[in-house]
Amino acid sequence: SRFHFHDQLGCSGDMAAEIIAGLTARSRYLSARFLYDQQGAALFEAITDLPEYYLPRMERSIIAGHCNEISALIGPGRVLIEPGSGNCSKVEWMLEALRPAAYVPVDVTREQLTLSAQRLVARYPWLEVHAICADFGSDIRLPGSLADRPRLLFFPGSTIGNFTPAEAIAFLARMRQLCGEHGALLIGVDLYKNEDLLNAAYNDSAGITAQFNLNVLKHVNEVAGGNFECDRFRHVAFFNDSESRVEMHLESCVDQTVTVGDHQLVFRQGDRIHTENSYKYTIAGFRAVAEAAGFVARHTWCDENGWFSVHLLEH
Ligand code: AVJ
Repeated sequence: SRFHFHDQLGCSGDMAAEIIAGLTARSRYLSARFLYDQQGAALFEAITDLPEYYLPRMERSIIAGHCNEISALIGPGRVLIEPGSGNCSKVEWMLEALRPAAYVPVDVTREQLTLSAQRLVARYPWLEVHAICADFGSDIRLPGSLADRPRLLFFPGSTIGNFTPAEAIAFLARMRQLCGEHGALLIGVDLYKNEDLLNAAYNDSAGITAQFNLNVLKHVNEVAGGNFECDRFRHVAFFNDSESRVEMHLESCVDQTVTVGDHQLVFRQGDRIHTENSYKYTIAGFRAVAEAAGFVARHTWCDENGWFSVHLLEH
């Protein structure tokens, strides 16, 4: 069979501890990865269809529009690894042109990973797929049968924006190890732009981003044993110019006490939990981050308005 499934998901005990640590910190926060339970993954997919959320459309037109040029620089027969593959649809923008030896999607959401990987196997009769169920922040172990082939890592969607620049350098340095000596990384990075466009992209008029943000409380209730009530919080998102990032927060609508595990959390009306950062780079700023991680910037593609960029980085 051309479909292989590797379960590398660690125990979720540390997840509860990490949630509690963030919620009891002086400035409360939750790691953005907790946004992606099954419901969160579905809500994020709905976000990618929103008119205000320009990122996927820009990235798609850049990658699909240059897939032959990208493929010529990379060459066929690579093991194509996608950390945080979600619905595995982004890779389809270049799959036929790239002709990889195998595709390795890596994602925590087991159901979505299985269904979308199997969809690709059915759609591309020449493609071998090794799905790895894991948090892409943890160490990914490649199946032994793929070990000797040259690798291409694919990290689209501007997911790198969830890290601070210092965290991004550390993460990219690990990705550089994973891609190996003759390896490369193709990465999508959202760019610094007009504040109104950024604020609209994270405050859509249909309220899907608000649902996506509030859903993290349900996930926290399940993982860490909490009694958050979603309708007692509201979605807040804004561009923080001095940090060059969009921030998402959940703001308490009332004075309330919430129980999570053994902890009583007291919220005054207006108190916030910081749930996500989404950094916006200049092209030069991102290249500096990539180079600090040891990569060599080979090529950058970008749309004519300079809204989004795709970088090919070499080991
Ligand atoms: C998938 C992390 C790139 O930061 O734009 C979308 C997630 N958050 N709307 C982003 C997200 C709010 C998204 N990333």
